Amino acid sequence: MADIQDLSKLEADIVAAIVAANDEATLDAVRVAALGKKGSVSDLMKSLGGMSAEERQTAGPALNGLKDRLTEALAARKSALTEAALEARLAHEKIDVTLPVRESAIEAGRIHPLSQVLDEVISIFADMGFAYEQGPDIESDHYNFTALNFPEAHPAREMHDTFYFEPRADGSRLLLRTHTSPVQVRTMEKGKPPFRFICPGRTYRSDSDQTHTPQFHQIEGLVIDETTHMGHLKWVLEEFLRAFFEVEGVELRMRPSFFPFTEPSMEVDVRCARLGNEIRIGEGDDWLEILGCGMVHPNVLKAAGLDPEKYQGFAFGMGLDRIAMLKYGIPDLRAFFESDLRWLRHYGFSALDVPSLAGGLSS
Ligand code: 2U9
Repeated sequence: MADIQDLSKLEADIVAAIVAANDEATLDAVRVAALGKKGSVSDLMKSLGGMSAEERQTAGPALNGLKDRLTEALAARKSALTEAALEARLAHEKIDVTLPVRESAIEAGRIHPLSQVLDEVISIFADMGFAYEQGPDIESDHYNFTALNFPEAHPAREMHDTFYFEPRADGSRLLLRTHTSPVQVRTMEKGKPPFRFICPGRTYRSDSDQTHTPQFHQIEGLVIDETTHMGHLKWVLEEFLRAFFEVEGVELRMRPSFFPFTEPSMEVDVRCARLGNEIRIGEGDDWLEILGCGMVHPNVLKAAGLDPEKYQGFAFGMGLDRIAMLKYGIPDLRAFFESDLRWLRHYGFSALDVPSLAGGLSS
């Protein structure tokens, strides 16, 4: 057994090493060398077993005392090192509190202009008491054409460039609806007059150029009651266009037209000014075709189960994509469907600005 002087020297050496350790790894190496399984102090502890009872009486407490002091010195050095490391980090790391906060997903995300325009349209018509109806994209020939007074084998059916499915066993063919008008027929069949609703939705025609895509969007509306007349129709359209384009003086011009499902049928133009590529609604000496409308044909009322002697009303239809392009100055329709993030960042809307008549539609 080493004598007391040796122990004092050993303790002094280890303490010196502890004090000299400038990082946690060095400190831990000192700990292992002294108190680890094969450490110098542990070796001495092991030697206690081979001592006489008398020797053990002095060596035991001396070694235990040494071990306790070393453990304490190691812990003290370790906490001093941890604290110093933290101080160094605090002194070195800086946060520039003047930097802008990173945009959250809800701020960075954009609402597609079509969704924005759809919300605007729904909110304007809801304010006038119109309900919102939907129907299937895949339709039968009956709901898409026959019930809407398109005669069998009439060229008007071809005009729509219809996408047909393969014929079924009975020879009939389902199709992708070419307009949202089947929704009106279905809604009239399942309900009772009076009717006052809009039906925006996806529509399909085999057509593709700068102003046509095979899938596009329409918004149609229908009002049926016992005395609904063209004066009501004109008022509704004027109110809608004024609210939608956010200009007080919208002026309408109605031209006679033809649709199988309305009689009389009209095309509606709004007064506008064309300044180069820009179109300004509500001013100038030019006209811009914006929608179609008419009084619902008696055959259509009959096909939907209504008595045309008792009920009458009006319908209108317009291209949602087209009015979105006009309102927000978007030149190419195809971009609507390309999912280009740069385009969406430019033309999109903040999710936090929900359009409402009270809060402003597009502000
Ligand atoms: C029923 C009765 C009548 C819907 C109508 C139009 C006039 C019309 C086109 C405008 C441009 C569609 O987007 S577009 O290609 N639509 O001009 N649509 S009246 O009339 C109906 C619909 C359903 C039962």
